[in-house]
Amino acid sequence: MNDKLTLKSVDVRAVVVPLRRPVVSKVGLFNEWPMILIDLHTAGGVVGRSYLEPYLKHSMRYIAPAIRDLAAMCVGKNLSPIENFDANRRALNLVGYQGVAAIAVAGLDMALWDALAKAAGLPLAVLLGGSLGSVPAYNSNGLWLSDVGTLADEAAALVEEGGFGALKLRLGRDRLADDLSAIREVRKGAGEDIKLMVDFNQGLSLADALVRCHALDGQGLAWFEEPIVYDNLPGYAQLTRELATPVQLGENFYGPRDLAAAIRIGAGDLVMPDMMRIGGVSGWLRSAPLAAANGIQISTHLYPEVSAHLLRISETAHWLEWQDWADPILEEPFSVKAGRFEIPDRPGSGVAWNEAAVTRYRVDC
Ligand code: SMN
Ligand code: MG
Repeated sequence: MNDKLTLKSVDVRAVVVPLRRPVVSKVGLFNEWPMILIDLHTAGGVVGRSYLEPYLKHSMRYIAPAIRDLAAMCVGKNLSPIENFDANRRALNLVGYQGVAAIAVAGLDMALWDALAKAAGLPLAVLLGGSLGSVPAYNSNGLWLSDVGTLADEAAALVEEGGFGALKLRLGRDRLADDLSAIREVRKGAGEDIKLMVDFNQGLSLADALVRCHALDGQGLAWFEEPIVYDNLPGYAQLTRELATPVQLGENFYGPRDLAAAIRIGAGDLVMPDMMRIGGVSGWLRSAPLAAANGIQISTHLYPEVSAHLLRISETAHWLEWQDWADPILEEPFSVKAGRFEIPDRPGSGVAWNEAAVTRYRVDC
């Protein structure tokens, strides 16, 4: 037995941190942001860490026990992220692979990979056969469905946060004219050359999406993200066939097979899996090659710290979604310069907690 890799115990804690800019979107209004922090302790003193962002504060009360339960099966054994991933998924298959089960498996998976990389003394990207470096990032920290009159100033501020050349704007206001003014205002504040991703957060019916997206198709947008409810794959395929602007989806893929099914029916031009839903690092490692083999570019959703490592080793790596919402509890916040996220030269994913802040924002779970 290698002590460094023998799992001794797991701590699962919940925090609710403030958001600098409240999230106003079709998937919800959030003034604060719930996070589950996972620390895996090995007998040899390595600590593997990850966090989850489950959107809903109350959901932490049932996600956290699921994580503790799965982790208990691994205690006393050598950790092996791929084998643990498969065993943890199997352990819950009778209650379904998706939702809470997938989220618990993914949270543990990211912490397990962090522990493995730390035990090897390597940044995760290097452990996976890549190198340290930077990845292109767009700023997703703002431009919610807020008052259109505030968007120009906000866009200018978002560019300044890291020399960004790309921003994400949320669309799907009641009137087309308001979506068009939102685009105009952002370009006024950020400059005409700004690359603009737009996200509808599943807010439109297929019929409305056909009308709205056709009307916006000549706006030179980088992508249309989630115009309709995430599981209407035939609807996505129709939009993808009809529109010139690339259609983006994937933050709601629960595991590699969801991504495979979407690609199989041509549901999008682009994909952007979320670490919490795709299955953490292991889920990404099984998904990115499918996208690449089909010539589809892959971006990340949330979790920029760990996702950046994976973009470094993905053949069709596209954009990192940058948001700094974990900053209040991170020991060393990450940053973007000249529109690129620099992966820090630290073993693992590079995520560690500011314990005083964790104490301040802690809630029961
Ligand atoms: C999103 C993320 C987090 C909260 C609300 C909306 C969005 C995105 O879908 O892609 O950033
Ligand atoms: Mg989105």
